[in-house]
Amino acid sequence: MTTIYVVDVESGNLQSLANAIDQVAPGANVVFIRNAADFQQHNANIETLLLPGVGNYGHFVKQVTERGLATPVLEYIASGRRIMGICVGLQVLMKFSEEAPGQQGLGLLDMKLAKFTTEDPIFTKVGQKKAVPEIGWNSVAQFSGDTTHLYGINSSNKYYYVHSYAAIVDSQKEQITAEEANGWTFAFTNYGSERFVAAVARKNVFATQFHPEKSGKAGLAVLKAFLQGQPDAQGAPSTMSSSAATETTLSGLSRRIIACLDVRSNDQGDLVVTKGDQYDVREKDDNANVRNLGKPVELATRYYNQGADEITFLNITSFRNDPLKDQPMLEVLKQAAKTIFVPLTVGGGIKDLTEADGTVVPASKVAAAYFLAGADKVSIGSDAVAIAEAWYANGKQGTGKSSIETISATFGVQAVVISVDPKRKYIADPSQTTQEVIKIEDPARYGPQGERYCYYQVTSQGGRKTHEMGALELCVACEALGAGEILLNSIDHDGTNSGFNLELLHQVKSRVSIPVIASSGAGNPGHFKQVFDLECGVDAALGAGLFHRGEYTVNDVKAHLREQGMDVRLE
Ligand code: 1PR
Repeated sequence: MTTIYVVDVESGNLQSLANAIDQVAPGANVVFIRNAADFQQHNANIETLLLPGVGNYGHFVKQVTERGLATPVLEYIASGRRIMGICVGLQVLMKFSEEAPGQQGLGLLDMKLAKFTTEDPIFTKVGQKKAVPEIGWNSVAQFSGDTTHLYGINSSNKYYYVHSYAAIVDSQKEQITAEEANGWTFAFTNYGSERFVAAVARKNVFATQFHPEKSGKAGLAVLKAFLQGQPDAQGAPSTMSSSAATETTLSGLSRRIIACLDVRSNDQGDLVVTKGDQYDVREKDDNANVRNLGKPVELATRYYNQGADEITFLNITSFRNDPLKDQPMLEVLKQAAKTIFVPLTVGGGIKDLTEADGTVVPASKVAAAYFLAGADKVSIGSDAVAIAEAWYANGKQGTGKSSIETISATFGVQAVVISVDPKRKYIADPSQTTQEVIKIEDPARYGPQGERYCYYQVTSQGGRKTHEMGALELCVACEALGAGEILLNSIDHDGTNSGFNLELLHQVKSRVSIPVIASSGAGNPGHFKQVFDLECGVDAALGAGLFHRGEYTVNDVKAHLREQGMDVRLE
């Protein structure tokens, strides 16, 4: 039986990689190498080594060094045996990263990593900022060197990237000289105007900045070619919009469509996908049962097969069953990650938990359990509100101990999503609040008492508790504390099929630099077009009810966007 060895420094989701290996090399044995002793024990047998780096570069390099893995990995490479780095596993091949100036990488490539700029001239020209991290599906734009060494990576596919730092090269320069290349083959990608290294290969070394295990069929094809030792493989058939009329987005990313599953136990105790109407998930008849729209893993798999770019699971009653061992989503994640090869986000109950015996489980451990089960990102709702309140009360200073700070320090900012549940509050005069208000221009949209201003008041515990804080203020605080993305719901629009809350999205998106996911209200494919057209440019759009009720498939949404000339990834 083939054995694939995987370096594991225990700071991210490697279960998905193991699942992807199982998918492309059924029956292969996966052995995790966690320290020097493991390496020594298996060294003589290792022929195929994966070096997946997740999260923060500094944390990863430190772990590789402290676990005594740097020297054996370098010796392994020198011996000519095959290795594939993934994401930070590519970055660690470079000399150093601005993310952690004190930490030395393996230095195989004389390159350094820098942070993407939010002030990208392509965006500045149209009065926008580029979202950082880069999260989403990008293509590979350009190559240098012998492309038959890239295991089928090609420019007709989209791959999933999630990172703030990259080996950014001069976008003005057309070619890397042979001397600079030093035998390396490069694949480059553009994020806005910044061109960066998407993949590298030289002899026995291959590495990708994107996640092949999260890039659907296109990524699985690359992984398969590597495991089979076929550098000149063809790669997967195209997963890109093909029409000549297709736009190129400013960022280069395709329009990201997320399917969201709100999950809870029904009155019979079964875990079901439900969907509320402004957060009320019970049927409107006399029985008032929890609306049951299907089984979580089954529906998630269906949406993956329909081409969803990402799946989000929200445990909407997490506040009722606190202890970690009672988290039903762990099993959902484990099962879903076996067959779904796009990013998975899980939310609900990500905070410090207290077990029945009084033991406190820190939020980073709660998150780690989800990453281990197969999640790529965790979404924090109620706890984010409490953390933001403390941040303002403390003169806009973090404590370093909150869930947002601790999870992003270990797993990277891209692993931390903030789920915001705001509700419109009308006010007659801006002086009535300290929160930033929106002036309502359209008289048809004035408040019930003719109020001409509003702000979006945040709630926690699934809309049950209202706080004296605006959605904008919450997002600004969470970005400062280290969140990597915002899932922006709108209780007023949730389940209404009336379209996204453009006013709220505009307010938040134009003031934060991390990606913003539009959520709540999608009723038809046209609503997705409308929200992507929003001049401030949301980064992704999420739908729930329209997919669960079978009114539209993810494919329908993508087909519509493609007809309208928008760039979408096909599966
Ligand atoms: O507070 O960290 O434990 O997380 C709880 C999570 O559960 C939060 O992300 C919160 O948004 C979510 N949640 C809690 N109660 C409900 C509820 O519906 N009663 N669901 C709930 C929120 C919002 C969206 C929804 C979109 C799209 N659901 O995710 O799927 O609004 O719906 P649509 O396309 O059908 O309009 P914590």
